Amino acid sequence: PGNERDHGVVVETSKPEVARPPLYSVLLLNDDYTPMEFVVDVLVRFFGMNLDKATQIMLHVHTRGRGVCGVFTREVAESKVAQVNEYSRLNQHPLLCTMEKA
Ligand code: TYC
Repeated sequence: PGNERDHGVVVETSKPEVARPPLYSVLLLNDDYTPMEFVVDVLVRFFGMNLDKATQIMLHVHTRGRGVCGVFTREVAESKVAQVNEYSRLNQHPLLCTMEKA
């Protein structure tokens, strides 16, 4: 279609780019008291990891002091941190989850 002012010429304009939201890494911190099995359970339950991946990440945190569980938008990262810390508190473990800009 088109009206009488439409000459049918397609003019190249700027590509319609969409802004990507800032991403945040969600981290687990090591401590001396939380059982390894509990940390593995957290990684499976809240980050959808299989047992092998969860064990690998848990051991990384245990030996290095901290480790990344996943990278998310701010709202999702905040939700993961809140859920993990509440779950740890309810189970009386000192495990801490935090986030930082990726
Ligand atoms: N260091 C703990 C232990 O020896 C295990 C552990 C791993 C704790 C990872 C927290 O984020 C953590 N039982």
